[in-house]
Amino acid sequence: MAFIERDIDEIKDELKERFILTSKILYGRELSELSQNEVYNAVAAVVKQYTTENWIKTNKQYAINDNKQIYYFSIEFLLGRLLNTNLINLDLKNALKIVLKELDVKLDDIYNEEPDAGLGNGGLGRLAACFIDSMASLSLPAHGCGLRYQYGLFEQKIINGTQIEIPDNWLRDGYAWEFRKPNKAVNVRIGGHAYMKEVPGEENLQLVYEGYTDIMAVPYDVPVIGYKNTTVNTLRLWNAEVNMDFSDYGTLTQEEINQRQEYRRWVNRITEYLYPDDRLSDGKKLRLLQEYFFVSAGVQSIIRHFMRTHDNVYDLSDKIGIHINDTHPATAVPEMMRILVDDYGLEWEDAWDITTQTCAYTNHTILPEALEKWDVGLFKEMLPRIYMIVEEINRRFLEGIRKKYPGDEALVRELSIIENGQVHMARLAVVGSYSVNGVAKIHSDILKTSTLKYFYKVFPRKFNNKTNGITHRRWLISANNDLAHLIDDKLTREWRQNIKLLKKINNYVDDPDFLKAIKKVKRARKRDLAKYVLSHNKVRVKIDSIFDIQVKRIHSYKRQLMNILHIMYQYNRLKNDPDYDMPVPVVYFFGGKAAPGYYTAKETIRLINAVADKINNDESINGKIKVIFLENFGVSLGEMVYPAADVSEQISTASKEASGTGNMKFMMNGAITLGTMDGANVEIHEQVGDDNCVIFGLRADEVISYYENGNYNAWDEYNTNENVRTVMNQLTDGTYGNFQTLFDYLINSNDEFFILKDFNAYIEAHEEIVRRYQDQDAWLRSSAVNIANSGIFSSDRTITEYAEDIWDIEPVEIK
Ligand code: 26V
Repeated sequence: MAFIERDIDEIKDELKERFILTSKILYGRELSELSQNEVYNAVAAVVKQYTTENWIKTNKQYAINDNKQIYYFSIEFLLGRLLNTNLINLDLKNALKIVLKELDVKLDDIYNEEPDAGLGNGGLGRLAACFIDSMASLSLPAHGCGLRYQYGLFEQKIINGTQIEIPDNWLRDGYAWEFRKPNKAVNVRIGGHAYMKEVPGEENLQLVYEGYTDIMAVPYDVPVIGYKNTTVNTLRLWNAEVNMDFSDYGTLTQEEINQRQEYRRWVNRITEYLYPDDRLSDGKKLRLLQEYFFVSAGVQSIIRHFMRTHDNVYDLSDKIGIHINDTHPATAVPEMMRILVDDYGLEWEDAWDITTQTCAYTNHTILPEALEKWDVGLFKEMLPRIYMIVEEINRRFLEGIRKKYPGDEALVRELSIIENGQVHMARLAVVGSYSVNGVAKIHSDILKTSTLKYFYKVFPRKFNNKTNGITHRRWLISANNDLAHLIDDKLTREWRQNIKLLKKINNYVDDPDFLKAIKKVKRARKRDLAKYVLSHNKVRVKIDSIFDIQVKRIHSYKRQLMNILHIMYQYNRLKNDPDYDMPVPVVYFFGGKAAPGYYTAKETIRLINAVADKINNDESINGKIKVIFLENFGVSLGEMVYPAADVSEQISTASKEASGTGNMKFMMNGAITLGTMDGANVEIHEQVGDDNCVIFGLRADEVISYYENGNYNAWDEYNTNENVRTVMNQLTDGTYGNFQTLFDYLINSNDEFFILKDFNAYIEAHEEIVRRYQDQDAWLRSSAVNIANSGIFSSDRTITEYAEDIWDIEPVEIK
């Protein structure tokens, strides 16, 4: 059944009727008596009515076709809000707007009532959310599988310039888009003891697994609605619940009751909260439990369903694909082995063939020290049976390696899944998967030559690249509808479903009317942001300024510190150098959360706010520089921020940012990238050329060579570079307060991310930006070139590549 464009007049009356009825059913009151939040919930309930029919049909169609289905396992899905994108995808937005207006409700006012589903930290979680959007929009049979955290990533408050973390109780008023499915619950076993026992008269040893604890995993399904098609896939989020019959409470002793209460508290903690990404932190027990919990629940339910509907277990990998998003779900490999061997009685070799033809893995982290590892003691204690299986996988794997590379024990050590008392999750994922990919070209190359080079040596054919992407439906059509309409005017609306067509905007980059229209939209978005900043930060910013924006998690390698040091430098010159002028004022925006235990990151936030405080209140500089820290940056704030940017700061130390995806959101909204040759910046540069982005700084090979040769010295840089020395000294001389720890960090780490080394190049890059901005016609052209060539960074392109090269699935028409 093809998607039928809705006739507004036809659907209006039906929508209105349903909306009035639904509000009464939900709340037992007249519409006029409902709070904004209740109105929002009623609207969401009506939207669901337009979803369920196709949801059921989609699942039936997949069953009838018996096509392969992909399950994208991810410990994070950073969804943000769904109302607007769901309305757009279902083509209900315009009709609903009219209906609500007739009822005196403004649709724009109720969006904010939806909690921002923050079930992710940053790039990795948002990528998963963009991916499931593309899967549904491309009519692909592919679903998400993750965790239903009771608390998402903390809410950030800035108090006296310092980050304070507030628990994110996002489920307080309920979540409109989820469907609890208690009948699909499964049990997950944790802890206890597992061993092999001899049985008299039997040749094979027998597995004993005893003393474990059962945790009930209950799925909450969220429909994933395709853009103007009839596909509705499923995002299945697992919740940990107690699995116990309480009817015998009357007969229990007080001690037994206490024990059960303790058990209940323990179980509730498993899906209680999302861990903040502090990449270097030690693995915590509960985190490993979270990982195995959703993996076991997911794999069990997938295989159970498969076995019910098929009779040949060997067909499994033809019908199911499991995608391991970073190493967090890597226990999918031993969990599949456990189910096939223990529960279905398969021979090890057969189970291994099936498993390794089912699983595929994506790496998202270059920093070798941030690769996930677990202490054997903890792993064994929590997951004893899984540990036995990992040992056996490793034993057989290394046996093969020793045969192929006799005598190369050094190689064996580099490859061993268990090494130095730790389980290496990336190694487990690579060994257990048929495909291993990085997330940008340069990243995939570094995996092959450095991070995973020994694995590349033994499994060269597994390695491939899939450059990340973002959904243009949220980040362009929904977040910047005016810009989307400008594109419609030139290309018709076809580009929305076939993003390759966006390239045709290149035909208009010299059309003065088009550029004028782009400028008008950019100014409107800048005005929106300026208004927000006036009310939230109580700072007035001029929209004629360059809006220079860095929004992303705060991390040393992303170098927010270099950004703020440069602002200090610029401010010094403005104050002290009579020959220096800033022909265009600049507003520097920062946004991003620091992990609660990450001291350097939190001090960086404090420095940004101290500098902002001083500069914003210095009337002598005539507002030439303003500095704004955007509190609590997340998906929803991003939807306002990306469209308002002139300059996109992508300044990570070359080789450190696997890809980045914010860079793509900025580009698609017409910002010029000011960046290093890192992650997907390299490919942005490839798309637009030197004239339409500003590249600076050390290249990845230079960075790597400094590390290898140890021939860089931060003190030398400090001593010989006056620009560096001046701002460094200001960290401790009281200009902005006391930031001795940041000074010490830079020196003691020997400037591990080359902030000082790249400082002069960064100054020049900013000067280049200002030069270019002064030629507004050329700048606007550049902006248009960026928009025109951003289509390749749509996640529709990325997911098409996954579907064709890794998953081997095709679109399914839902009849
Ligand atoms: C690590 C940890 C470790 C401690 C516990 C919590 C936690 C949560 C997440 C992570 C790993 C985060 C990895 C990540 O987000 N990588 C980013 O992935 C993006 C999508 O591929 C990519 O664009 C970014 O460059 C990369 O940093």
